[in-house]
Amino acid sequence: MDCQPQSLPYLSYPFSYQDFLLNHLLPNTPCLFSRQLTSSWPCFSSFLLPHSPRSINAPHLLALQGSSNLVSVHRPSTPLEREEGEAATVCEERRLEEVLGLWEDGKKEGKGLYVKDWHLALQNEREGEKEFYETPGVFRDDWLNGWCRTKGLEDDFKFVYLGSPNTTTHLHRDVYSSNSFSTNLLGRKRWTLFPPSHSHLLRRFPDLPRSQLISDVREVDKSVFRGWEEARKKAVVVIQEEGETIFVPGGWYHQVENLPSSSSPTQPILSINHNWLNSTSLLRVFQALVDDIEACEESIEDVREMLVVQYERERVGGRSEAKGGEENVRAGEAGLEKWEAEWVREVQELVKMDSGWGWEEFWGCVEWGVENSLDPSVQDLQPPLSYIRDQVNLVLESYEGRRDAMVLRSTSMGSTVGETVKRKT
Ligand SMILES: O=C(O)CCC(=O)C(=O)O
Repeated sequence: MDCQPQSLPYLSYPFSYQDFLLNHLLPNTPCLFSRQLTSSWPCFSSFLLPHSPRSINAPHLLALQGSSNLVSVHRPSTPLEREEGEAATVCEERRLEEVLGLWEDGKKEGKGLYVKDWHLALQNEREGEKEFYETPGVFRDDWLNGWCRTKGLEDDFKFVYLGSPNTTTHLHRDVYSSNSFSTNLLGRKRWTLFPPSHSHLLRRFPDLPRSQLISDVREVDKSVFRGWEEARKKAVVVIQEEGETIFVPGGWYHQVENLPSSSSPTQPILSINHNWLNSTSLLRVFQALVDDIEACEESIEDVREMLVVQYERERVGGRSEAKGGEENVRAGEAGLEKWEAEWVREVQELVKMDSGWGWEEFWGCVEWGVENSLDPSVQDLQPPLSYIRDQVNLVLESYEGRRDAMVLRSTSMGSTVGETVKRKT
């Protein structure tokens, strides 16, 4: 892509939450933070060796990862794999020790390896160790990780990325359409970002929201992706230097390339990436889940037809073939079609599997956020309470008008989904 790097709004020390809120979080526009934002993080010294040029402290990373030594590693697929229909990149579980060893020994096989979505912070917390980074104040209004923690140490949205030079994360939008911040501990990255207003032009058929997405913005076939010429004019290309932090607002598609360092061209690039959302993201995150639900519904349309037929047969023949029992009866009593309870359950199970969450989880996260926002100690690092209340109410209103919400409310599956939030706002 022949786009020249541009300069993003640059936030220098001292960082003001109000500046970030008004100029970036609310308008949903990206920015870069200078290295002072994270310079006190312990990982800048513990993850790196002190001599010049700086390099990763492999024994320390291995010790932190501990016994669960497997990490997700992305590598370029082989020509044979591509012939067999594999994508350009393959993701597999590998031992961290092996990856670090290949790099250390300068082995050809180590080229192109990229350790991604590494839950090292979670691993560290499980071991009872001190945090190796602290979320900067400007990003601390984090409902996603806050809610996650209420479920114990099962999961989080904090990741370490470690890749050889020239590795890439292809075009994507972040999980749940959440925001992210990413800090380079070692090395530099090139980011190419596209505003949500132009997301549709990144697809093969701009009118079909689920049609093929461009994979690599460096090699786009313009005859296939007709919207590309227009989309690329809106691309924001940024070089993120070592120590800097980029704010990637939710819904912005982006591609990331790890750049080789001129002083140490084989040096891996190490970064911390953290996804988060709060009241400023709610409408977008809600809409992303609605879109995911629609996609799931479409993909199992045949199940809906089958359920309708099955329940009709039951009604006519007085037989009970369909599962769902009590819940279906309650759905029926609430004036809904009996088969709908089972249908909504199927769709919710599928969307949880495909996208990571459904209505129950979404509202669990909102409930955590609403409750936490009332804590007097967080007031300076979040929007005003009236704004939070308005956003939550807007989302609640849209939710309550939905057919699946009615079904969930009428059944034991979701009697509390959304209800607790309503009481608290
Ligand atoms: O640094 C990278 O390669 C990818 C980071 C990123 O885009 C993400 O996690 O969403």
